[in-house]
Amino acid sequence: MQQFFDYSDEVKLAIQDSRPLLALESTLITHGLPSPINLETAVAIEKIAREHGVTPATIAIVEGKIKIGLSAEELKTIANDKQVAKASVRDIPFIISKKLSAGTTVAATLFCASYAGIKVFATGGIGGVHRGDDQDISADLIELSKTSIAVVCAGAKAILDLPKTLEFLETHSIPIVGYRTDTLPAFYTSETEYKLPARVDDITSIVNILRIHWQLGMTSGVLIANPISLNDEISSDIIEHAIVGALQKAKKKQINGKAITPFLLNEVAIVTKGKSLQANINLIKNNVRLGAMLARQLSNE
Ligand code: PSU
Ligand code: MN
Repeated sequence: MQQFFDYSDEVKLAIQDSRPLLALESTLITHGLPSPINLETAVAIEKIAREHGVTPATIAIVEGKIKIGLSAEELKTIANDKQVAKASVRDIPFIISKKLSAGTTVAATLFCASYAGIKVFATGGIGGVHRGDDQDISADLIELSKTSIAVVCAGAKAILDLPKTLEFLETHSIPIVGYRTDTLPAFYTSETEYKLPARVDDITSIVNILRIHWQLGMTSGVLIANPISLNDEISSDIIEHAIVGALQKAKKKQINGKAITPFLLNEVAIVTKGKSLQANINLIKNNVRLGAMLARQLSNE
């Protein structure tokens, strides 16, 4: 399997010296955020990780190789090239066979990070069960059920069916822990009416839970739900209105499969006049900060 992987120099050194690593996904760069703020954000979050003494491992597929850590040049290429695909787990063999490039979703990033032995991963929001279509369940959830990595996210995107997403997590024994919150954050909003099964208020408590989860041999991921900060959140009325409009438009245009999530995010950004974009960027940074602190503390033990 090693032949499909390529590690950046920075990541190689960190592994050699047993220094902490933080996995970062790349679909948010290739399909989640528009140019040029996609590249700006990708660079900024890598910097945040380094400032916390943690090596960022942005994962993507570049010309048929799974990259664990990207060079500045590679980051630029995947951010600017419109031909770059969106790869979930099932797409990886095809992308490699054709020597194509792709942003990796949370699911695909989990798959690759797990092979590389990385234990902590930060992203924006995970995929979930889609509204109005119970059959459209993001592969993010399936991969989370079988990949033993801690994932920091701002809850599930408000474009999803949140109660059904929580039910899926419960059925598949994926712990979800609220960081300083009792309820599920919904990406753009810090809280919802949906209660979480567990809450912690400090990083040491997260570390303890992770240690026990791993010592028990549990093989699922652990989600850490980190709410968007109150300064950055958007009122749920505004977001809900934008989402309902975007969903109607998607239906009319018959957009489905892997195109639906990027379409909805883009529509919401247009309707909120870019406010959702700023919120999106801020919450990703917030998650990378927490992910880096967590990776650091785990490696100190
Ligand atoms: N959240 C964002 N922007 C994104 C995504 C999530 O703010 O681009 C991406 C993530 O990479 C996630 C993917 O894994 O969307 C889920 O896609 P799907 O719903 O097709 O599984
Ligand atoms: Mn889907």
